Amino acid sequence: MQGKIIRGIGGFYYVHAEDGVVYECRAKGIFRKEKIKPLPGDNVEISPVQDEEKPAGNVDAILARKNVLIRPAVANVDQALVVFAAASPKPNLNLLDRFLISMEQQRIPVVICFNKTDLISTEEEELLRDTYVHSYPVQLISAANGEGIEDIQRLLDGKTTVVAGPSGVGKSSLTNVLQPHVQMEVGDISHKIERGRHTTRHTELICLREHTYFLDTPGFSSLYLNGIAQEDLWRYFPEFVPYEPYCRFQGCMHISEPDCAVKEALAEGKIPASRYENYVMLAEELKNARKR
Ligand SMILES: Nc1nc2c(ncn2[C@@H]2O[C@H](COP(=O)(O)OP(=O)(O)OP(=O)(O)O)[C@@H](O)[C@H]2O)c(=O)[nH]1
Ligand SMILES: [Mg+2]
Ligand SMILES: [Zn+2]
Repeated sequence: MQGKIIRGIGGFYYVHAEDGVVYECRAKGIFRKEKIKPLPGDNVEISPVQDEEKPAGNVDAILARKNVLIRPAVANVDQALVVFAAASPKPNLNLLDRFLISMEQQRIPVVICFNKTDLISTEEEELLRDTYVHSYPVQLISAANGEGIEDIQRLLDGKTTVVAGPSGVGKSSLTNVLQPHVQMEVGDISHKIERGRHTTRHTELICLREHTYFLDTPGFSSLYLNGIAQEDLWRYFPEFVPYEPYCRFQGCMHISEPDCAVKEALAEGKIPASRYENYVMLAEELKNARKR
């Protein structure tokens, strides 16, 4: 029987099988034979086993993967919905830019989503949109009042989407709005203990409708770049790429070189200052990493 892993916890894999039942499975054979760790989103072959208390089984094989994401760890995704809060917590655009680079590296199409628009002004919304609209699709939404949710539903249609972003930005709240039948636990960030009480700890795959899946993931708070050479970093900023052929020097890093078309575009306001500043900061970080 075939199915899809919707969650993995403590050595158990919960498989939504083609008979509509969720089986609690072990995957010992696969570890031993192929040394592959099953991931949420994996399509698998299972065999049910007798169990008095619940539907149970074994994962016998992992079907060929379309792709595997390392951060967050999921398989077979079509796109990432990168969620940041427009406010509360204040968006850390350096972390967002790191995350976008990581998705570029993993070749996953990205949609940026700023949640909690109910907390900001129209001017603040425009500023966020202007910073990213040159490079990615941007959605401004509020899981609290429903703004922009229809657009998100349309974007998700027929695809498997992983939702990723820092803790407390409303990823689980958005999941709940998109799928009223499943209620993910939502953290209360005003709670005294800093981390929030119902912070998501495991990735969970939710079937929104036929052929449309959504993976809620735990929040992250930092991300180090690796596997990128300093001189290639600009390639991970999609809005820099069209200007590069007009730079005077081949191998221009767009930092201190003269007659740099990227810096000209920046001066003309065609490249957002915040993106360029983060680029320079990250290039410096990569340079120092190499020295170590
Ligand atoms: N004002 C406002 N608050 C929101 C909105 N969406 C979510 N929240 C609140 O933000 C807090 C965090 O929401 P969660 O959905 O738990 O955030 P999360 O991204 O899943 O967090 P982790 O699971 O820790 O990664 C909760 O108190 C929500 O009620 C929104 O659109 N507007
Ligand atoms: Mg959550
Ligand atoms: Zn240049």
